[in-house]
Amino acid sequence: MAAVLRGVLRPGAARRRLLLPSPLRPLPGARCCSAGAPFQYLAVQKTGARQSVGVIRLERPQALNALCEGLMKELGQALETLENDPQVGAIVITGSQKAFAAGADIKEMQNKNFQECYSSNFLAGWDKVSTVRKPIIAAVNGYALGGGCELAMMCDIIYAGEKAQFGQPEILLGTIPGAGGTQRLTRAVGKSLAMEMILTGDRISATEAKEAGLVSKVFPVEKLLDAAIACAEKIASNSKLVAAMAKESVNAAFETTLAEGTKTEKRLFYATFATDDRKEGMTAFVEKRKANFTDS
Ligand code: CO8
Repeated sequence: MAAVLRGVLRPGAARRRLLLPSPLRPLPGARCCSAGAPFQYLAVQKTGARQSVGVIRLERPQALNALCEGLMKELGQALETLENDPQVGAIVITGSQKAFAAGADIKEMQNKNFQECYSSNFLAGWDKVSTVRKPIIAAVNGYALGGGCELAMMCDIIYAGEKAQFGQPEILLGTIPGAGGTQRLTRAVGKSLAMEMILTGDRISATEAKEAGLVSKVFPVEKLLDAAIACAEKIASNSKLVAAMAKESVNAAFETTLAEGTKTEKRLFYATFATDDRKEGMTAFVEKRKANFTDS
């Protein structure tokens, strides 16, 4: 039976939540994450034959996983724990079948003013997701709206369930995306569709998102998480060290010029020759056997 690290920051709510049946489907071989405090808004597990995949499920069903400050703080903590766990080679972030996340918490933002946002660096902690060095897959079922779509786009790969809907509806609330939506969506789907989505607030379906290049694969709703975990497990079976280098190099394509990006790539390519795993990988090929990577 899967052990789930879950719990609470508020003691009353803790007891209530722990009595509820877990909406998290048991994962084969899943185990408790060994972080300190348990979480109120997340369930975190390790899974896979080698416990090499960290799965973070957003669990705030009453608000369709709206990304309140508490949830994002916990997400940062969970990511840090999995980032520091040498067994984990890739991470999956998912939500429920109804919602990956319906955006930043509108009720939390409703009465804020500019000064409060600016002085407190409101929601700056969201950046944590995009600084994780291990590969992250977003497994998106249901709504991925506003900050939810932005969260998915901070991940490295997006897999979608066939009923997923992506959108940046901030314009309908009198604001604009604030967690990278105008930048990452434009890079992912191009100017025309990004403008249309951001200026109208209209959503796109999983199929449209696949056609536009926002997601790499679409699955039946029930199969999405397994598919994301299988992909994460495959990634984790390679050298974790070299995977981090590959991720850094691909990300350079979004942050630099082509010339700078190819220089970064070359430097990292040469750097792989300083690793045991590069030697093992090529030796294993020549010896016609499977490579045994040691992440060194
Ligand atoms: N924030 C807070 N509560 C929410 C949110 C949200 N984003 N989305 C849904 N909820 C709540 C509803 O208020 C409702 O609660 P209650 O029962 O207490 O009224 C509950 O979730 C269920 O929602 P609905 O009854 O509305 O469910 P429906 O199935 O009818 O509709 C929708 C689902 C279409 C997803 C609808 O809830 C909706 O439109 N939600 C808002 C989507 C949205 O506008 N998202 C963008 C938010 S703004 C944003 O994300 C900016 C990000 C900036 C980040 C900056 C970082 C630095």
